[in-house]
Amino acid sequence: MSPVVKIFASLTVAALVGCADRPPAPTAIPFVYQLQRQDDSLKGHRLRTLLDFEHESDLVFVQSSRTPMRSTVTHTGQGAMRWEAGGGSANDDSAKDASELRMRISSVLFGTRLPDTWTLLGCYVRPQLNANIGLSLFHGNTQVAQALLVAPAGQWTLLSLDLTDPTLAAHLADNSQLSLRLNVRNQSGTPIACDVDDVLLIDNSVTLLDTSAQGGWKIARRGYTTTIDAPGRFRVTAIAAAAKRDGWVLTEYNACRAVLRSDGPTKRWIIYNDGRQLRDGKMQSGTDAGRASTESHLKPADVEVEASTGQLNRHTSGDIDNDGYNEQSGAYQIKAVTPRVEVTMRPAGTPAVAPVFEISGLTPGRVSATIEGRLIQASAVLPDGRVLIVLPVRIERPTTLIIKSSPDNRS
Ligand SMILES: [Ca+2]
Ligand SMILES: [Ca+2]
Repeated sequence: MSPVVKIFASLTVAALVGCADRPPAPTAIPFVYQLQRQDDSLKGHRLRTLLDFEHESDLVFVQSSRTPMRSTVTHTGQGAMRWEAGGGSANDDSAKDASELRMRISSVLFGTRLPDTWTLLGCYVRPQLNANIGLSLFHGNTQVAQALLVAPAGQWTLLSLDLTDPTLAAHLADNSQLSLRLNVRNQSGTPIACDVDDVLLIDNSVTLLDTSAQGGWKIARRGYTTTIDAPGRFRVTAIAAAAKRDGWVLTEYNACRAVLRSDGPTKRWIIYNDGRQLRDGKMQSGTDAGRASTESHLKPADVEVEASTGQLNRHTSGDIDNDGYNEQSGAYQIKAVTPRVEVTMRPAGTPAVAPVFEISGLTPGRVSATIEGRLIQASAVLPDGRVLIVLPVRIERPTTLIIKSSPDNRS
């Protein structure tokens, strides 16, 4: 079945069930669109709702020593589930069942094989107090996947498990014994009440950028893994912050580089298309080009900008010695005052290999650099409007280059 057909099939099931025991909802917006409107991280992704708690009968699929109730505090639609967790402390095994909610996923799959093309399985949770929430996937009595989340009080937050992990395949193949178990505790470990809505399958597979046919790279996300693949050159993967505390958020990507941020021990990870990688300003090299540029990262060239065209910016966050070369991003920092900037580089005892420039103030257009008669167009516009340009050259003696923005007439 095609993805489009599948979406409409799931919508039809929801609509039919909706007619069975309650009047039509006042808002006739399909749940898929309601979900995407509530959470824009789902936009463009295929979804299937397994449980939406629109009907009392949905509670049949839920087990807990404390009987869950329907709630009118909803994430979408007119109904959700309110669960008053039982007592007991985090270390009290005898109270474990009382503090755990079980949802029989096998009973709501209706023949759907997993993972198929689904990448995430999860639900929305809204704890009454700031909470540590654990969501586990069980195959029979065996826990096969777990996600942990710190969720804020009174807000709906998506908690989901990555189904793309290859170690899950054997367990998912038998989809007759799958259940989700939810555990919600406050900061001191006491089980607390929580609303639950929209138990979902999500296919978040997306190709963010693909320049591999031009010798570049492909940046794609599937489940909680972002893959950066430069065919025949290098391949790196990053696990999302949503999946683990020291995971990564992709904040910038283009044909020249990808930038990821983390709350873990390493905060910033930059990967250049030529294989250079910077982790908190420390250069790592996975390719010959990367290795060659490590030395010039440690000994950046002296850069002079012709004053009538711009200036070197010595005051950017991450430039530890205010020399205009930003160690964090591995890039020289230039402020342009005209569309044509004249830059002279003087290597400081080692060649400047594949220098990178971040330039503010350039008028929008097609950016190119000319160096010793050679025209180079490896540039990208950053989210903040600055231009990034990477020059695939090796500069061994004082050299002047012209960086120019021309009106883009291609459109
Ligand atoms: Ca609902
Ligand atoms: Ca510096």
